[in-house]
Amino acid sequence: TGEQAYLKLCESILNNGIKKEDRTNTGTYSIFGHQMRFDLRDGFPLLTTKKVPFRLVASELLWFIKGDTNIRYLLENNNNIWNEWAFEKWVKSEKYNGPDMDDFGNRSQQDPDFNEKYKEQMSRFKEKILHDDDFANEFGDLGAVYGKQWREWETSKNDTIDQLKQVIESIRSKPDSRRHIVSAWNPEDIPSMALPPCHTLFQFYVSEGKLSCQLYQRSADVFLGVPFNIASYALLTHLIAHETNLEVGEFVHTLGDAHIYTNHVEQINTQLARVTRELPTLKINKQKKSIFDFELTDVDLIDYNPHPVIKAPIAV
Ligand code: UFP
Repeated sequence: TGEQAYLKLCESILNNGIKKEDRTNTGTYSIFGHQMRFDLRDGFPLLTTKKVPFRLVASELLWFIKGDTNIRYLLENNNNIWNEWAFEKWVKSEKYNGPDMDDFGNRSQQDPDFNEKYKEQMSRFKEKILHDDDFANEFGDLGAVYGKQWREWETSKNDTIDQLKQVIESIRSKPDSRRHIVSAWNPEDIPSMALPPCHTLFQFYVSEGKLSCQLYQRSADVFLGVPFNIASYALLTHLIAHETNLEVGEFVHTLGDAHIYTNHVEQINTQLARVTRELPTLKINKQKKSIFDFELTDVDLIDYNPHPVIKAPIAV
């Protein structure tokens, strides 16, 4: 199964990975170029050897699909995964006059006193994003991230391209096409982005009434990021199959730099010692025809009984 393919990848990085320094100064074991396949008819590929928060996967994906780039929607859905990126813009701005928040990502992990101050500033920031429209417009927006590239790619003719709408249209009208591609990698925008897209480009494929999807991910934090990324693209494939009246086929996950951070090795070993369980099932609201109308309450996961969560520090 797909989960076994994931566990095998972890093992093979631990066994064969090359020790490699990285941007975050954490250090990784890394391999280059790897592919995993998940047959979506086997069940929904959310890992069972540790709990992965499906609610966060789903709300982030629906946020991308809306073309929304403002973290307010995420906060309204109790999803905090993009907060740091917006917070950074706020604390570096002229208008911020609280305590020094330089390098808050590392310092909050190392210095308990600083961490208290950080948590206080972050919670104030979140309140303002949620309740102050002007503030949210100015500091909640992350700019040219996935939602923008998928739905409103800017052209040199002062126009925008809705890649997601176009790909759905092309799956419908020319299923055999080999051009069902959405790219998040916009070379013009990369220099101004804090985090250039990790899930770089994806392609759909139709055969025998089934929709498959392949993702090229340039950089993969195999312990923390990848389980999330698998679930996100599996969900996207289900939603697009629903809209185009196709069954689901496979999710093919192709990785560039596939790495395990040195401070995740213990956690991975804990996970590798666990036995996989039955996969959950995805339920989606069939009343809704367009994925652009989907809300969080229209997707649900049933029979998910994973092993407990495994905590690990995130590299920043
Ligand atoms: N990362 C993922 N998946 C994601 C995401 C980030 O694995 O969806 F947003 C990890 C990969 C890498 C880090 O460890 O985040 C990004 O760093 P860099 O830009 O230096 O590759």
